[in-house]
Amino acid sequence: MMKTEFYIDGRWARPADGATIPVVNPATEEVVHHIPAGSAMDADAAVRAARRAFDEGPWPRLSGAERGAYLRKIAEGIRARLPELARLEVLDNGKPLPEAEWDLADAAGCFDFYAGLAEEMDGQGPEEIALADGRFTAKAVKEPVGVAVGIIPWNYPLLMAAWKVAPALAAGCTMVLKPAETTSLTALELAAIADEAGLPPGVLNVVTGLGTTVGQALIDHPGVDKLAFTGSGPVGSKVMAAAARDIKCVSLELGGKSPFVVFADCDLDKAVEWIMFGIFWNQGQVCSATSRVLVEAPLYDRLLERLIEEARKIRIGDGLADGTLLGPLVNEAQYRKVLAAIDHAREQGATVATGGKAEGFNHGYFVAPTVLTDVPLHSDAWREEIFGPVVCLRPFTDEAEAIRLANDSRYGLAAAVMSGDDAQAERVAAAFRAGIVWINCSQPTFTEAPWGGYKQSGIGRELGRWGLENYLETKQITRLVSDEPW
Ligand code: TXE
Repeated sequence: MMKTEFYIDGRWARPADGATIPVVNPATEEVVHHIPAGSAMDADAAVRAARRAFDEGPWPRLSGAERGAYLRKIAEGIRARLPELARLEVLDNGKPLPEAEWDLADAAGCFDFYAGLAEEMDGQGPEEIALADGRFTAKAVKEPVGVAVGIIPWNYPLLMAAWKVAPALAAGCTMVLKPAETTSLTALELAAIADEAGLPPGVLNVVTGLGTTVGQALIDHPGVDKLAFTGSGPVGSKVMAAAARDIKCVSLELGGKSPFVVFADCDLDKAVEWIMFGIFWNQGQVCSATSRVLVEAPLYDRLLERLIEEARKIRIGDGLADGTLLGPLVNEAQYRKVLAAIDHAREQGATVATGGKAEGFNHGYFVAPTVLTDVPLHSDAWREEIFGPVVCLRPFTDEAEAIRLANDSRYGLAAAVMSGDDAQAERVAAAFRAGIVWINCSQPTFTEAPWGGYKQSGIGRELGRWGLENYLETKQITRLVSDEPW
């Protein structure tokens, strides 16, 4: 079921220069496949196809209901193939199979949700604007931005594709999707599903390959109107620079170092459960992972002890093996980055209370659930995204200190608070400088609700109706209705 070609203008095509990239199973380090590695020529072909489909094709002129019907077929296609897609996702990314199944159900739900918003667009019509000058009438009309490029990371391969493709297509845009080079298999399957759904040629194009070649060519392409990116801060800067050069619309989701504030009066078991979910789910490779846990001093020792105990119980293994709760990291580079970050934390004064390189594996990129204590506030472990199963724990004495420490970061993607006192939880939630705030939990994510960051965590919002707005322009149409002299 693994594709060797990418999808441009409704056809499967080999890269212009025939280059490929190996696909490595992160649990075994075996090469299981090769995907096409696109070049600037392929990026150009994909953008031209998307441009034609937007400028000449029916897509932006279809009714919302018609576009919605295609999106619903794509959702059905994902559901119909869910077991196979989930296995591909594990092979590519390493995550435990039940997590992959969960992601894919979410991805299908995302297409259904935006199908619903596309259908609603038909009933919304233009918005009449009240003008003070009675000689004119005016209305505001929503229109698709045009050709969008979606560049996505490897932590939720098909779900991140859905977050980009579904709202773009619902809005009437056409898209070129560039999945991460490490995890492109399911994005190529998404193209196959869209093809089977009868999507007109050029509406969705999927090109695989390196960010530095095909990715850069896509963001630099003058035929593109909108760049939507999820990934690292440094590449986010490049995307924004490319957008600045040609004044393209841009939205960025760039990860974070999200705090979780735990007050002493909350339920210890629940706190430990949500901390674990907040940092060990998906091997901690989650942009919103609550990687800095601040615990009110009276609860600190008990919570640390329980967290260590529970972290050690997590079953590590191949994502396809029954009962695995923590799989390998996505690739060798990420594995080395995370282990280096743990070593560096130790050098900078932190204590590794548990974790580090997982024992008992001869191959595979396995890192054990890791808890760091005594982490200096200036250290990289406290300040920089590690993007692995590594949590920093620190005590605080009062609410004001907790808020100060939580907000002392250049990031502002997510934040969480647990307290037995609802008023306190609301106060802290209001004080967080972050785009997503959880009370009494960490990480639940809903397609209906806005997703995105403050500060260096990004620009713009995905999901919900905000995600649709990302792909819409607003046009003013004003009419002279009076014969009075101007
Ligand atoms: O990300 P990159 P990487 C963070 C996390 C991780 C680090 C590095 O801390 O350890 O980033 O991961 C494409 N022009 N996040 O190196 O490089 C690339 O091909 C156009 C947080 O994998 O940013 C891929 O498709 N595109 C994050 C995508 O950008 C380019 C999720 C992301 O890769 C490009 C992932 C270029 N010049 C990593 N260079 C989150 N926010 O969730 C690369 N790409």
